[in-house]
Parts: sequence; structure tokens; C-alpha cells
Amino acid sequence: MPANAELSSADVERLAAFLDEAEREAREVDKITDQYPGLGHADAYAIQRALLARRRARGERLAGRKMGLTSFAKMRQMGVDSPIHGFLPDSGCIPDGALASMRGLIHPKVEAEIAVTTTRELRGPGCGAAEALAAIGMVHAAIEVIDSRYRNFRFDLPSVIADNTSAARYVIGAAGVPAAGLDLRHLGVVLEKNGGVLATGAGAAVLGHPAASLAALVNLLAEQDEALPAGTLVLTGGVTEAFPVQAGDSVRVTVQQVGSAAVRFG
Ligand code: OOG
Ligand code: MG
Repeated sequence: MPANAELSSADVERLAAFLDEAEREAREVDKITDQYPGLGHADAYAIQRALLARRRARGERLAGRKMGLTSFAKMRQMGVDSPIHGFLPDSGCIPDGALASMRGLIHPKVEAEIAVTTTRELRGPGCGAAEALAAIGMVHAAIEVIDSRYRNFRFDLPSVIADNTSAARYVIGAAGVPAAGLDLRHLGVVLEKNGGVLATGAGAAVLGHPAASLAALVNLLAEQDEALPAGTLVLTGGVTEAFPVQAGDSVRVTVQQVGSAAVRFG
């Protein structure tokens, strides 16, 4: 298949079903660019949208959006070089402090993230960080549990976009703080597992400023002619690299001046 070839809608549906079933059966599969080496980003996002449509047809709801690969630590870890976005289904939400079941997960990893909610609609292209920052209402500490459906957690950019950017579960810290008065760029972030520090970072790790990540999301959504509605929850992307977890692990993310989010795996 030539580069940037457009997939037929039947192929988009078939690949979405392939990834959806892998997720539901917690089974790792070959990355889809093994079947379609020329898969372009537009086709990959079409598959991701078809995945969302399948989940909605089952009664799941869109609970928010996420950015991924927004920090150099993450780009280096995964060997890819540009930010991507995905969706957060309500079924992935784990209450702060609750137990997350390992059932349904393949090879989960945790990420320390800064989550924000928006107070007004944002629409690209051309959304800048200052405009995005002005639209941030609350800020929360967050944990994203990513779980690639691909064998050995290895993929390329089109494959991971189609796989909804490895989205699996997420924990939003119960206490949030209004963005006004916070310096998001300089907030310290600490990721702990079983009481020991795994990694530390700052808001600036996320594309220089978490608001820049929000703006990038808005501009990427504009490519598919979508706006980001007021009241959207957004995970701005892992501050540090991601770390594997297993049953019995407890994870906590603390964001300076904001609060923490915690989860146990069982
Ligand atoms: C892709 C998703 C990355 C983040 O915060 O950078 C991501 C992956 O690494 O599997 O969610
Ligand atoms: Mg993430």
C-alpha cells in the first residue's frame, strides 16, 4: 500500500474491531502497520474514531481527552517523536484511592500526569498556549494507566494512534485547585510506587507547559474538524517515563500545590 493511502471504510471498521477485541479480551496483538505498512496518521485517527463509535454503541460515554508523548522522557522511552491524542471513556475512570483490577489489563504501566478541565470551548487551528491557559478551570494530579494492545508494548506512531494512544484507566485526584494563581510550568511532580520514589519532574516537562499540550490537542482536533467543548477533562501527558505495575502495587502521584492521586492494583 502506498504511503498516505486512504483506507476504505471497511478496512477502518475491521481494524477498529481488531483492536477493540484485543482490548476486551486483554490479548496482545501484532501492530497494525505490520498489515498496513503505509498507514498514515489520518487513517490511524479514523480507526481511533471508529473505536470510540464502537464503545458508544455499547453505552460507554466520552469522559475526556488525553495527550500522549508530550514529554521528552516519553518520546525517548517509546522511540517516537511527536505528540498524539486519544479519548478517555467513562469506563476507564478509577476513583481516587480505589483498587484497580488487573483483570482486563495486558501489561499496564503508570504515568504521572497533570489533568485540567476547561471552562470554555477551544477551537483550532492556531490555538496558542496563552489562549489554552486562559480556558483552564481546575487542575488535578492524575495517574494514567496505559496498556498497549501491541505485543511487548512496542509500536510506531500510526499503530499507537489507532490503538487510542494505549489509553486504559485513569485516576483523577479528588481534590483539585483552580489554575488561576498556579504556575503550571514550575509545579513539581512526584511519582511513587509502594512508598518509594520512581521519578520526579515538573510541569515544564510537558511540551514546555501543560497549557501548550492543551493547545496542541485543540489544534490536532481541528484537523478532524472538531472543537474541544467547555467542561472537558484533559490528561496533558506523562511528565516522566512510564513504569510497569503488577497486582499488589500502590501508586501515588503528587503535584505541588495541587494534591495527589492514588491507586492500588489487585
Ligand atoms: C502511548 C501513550 C503515551 C503519555 O502520557 O505520554 C501517553 C504509550 O506510550 O503507550 O499516554
Ligand atoms: Mg498518558
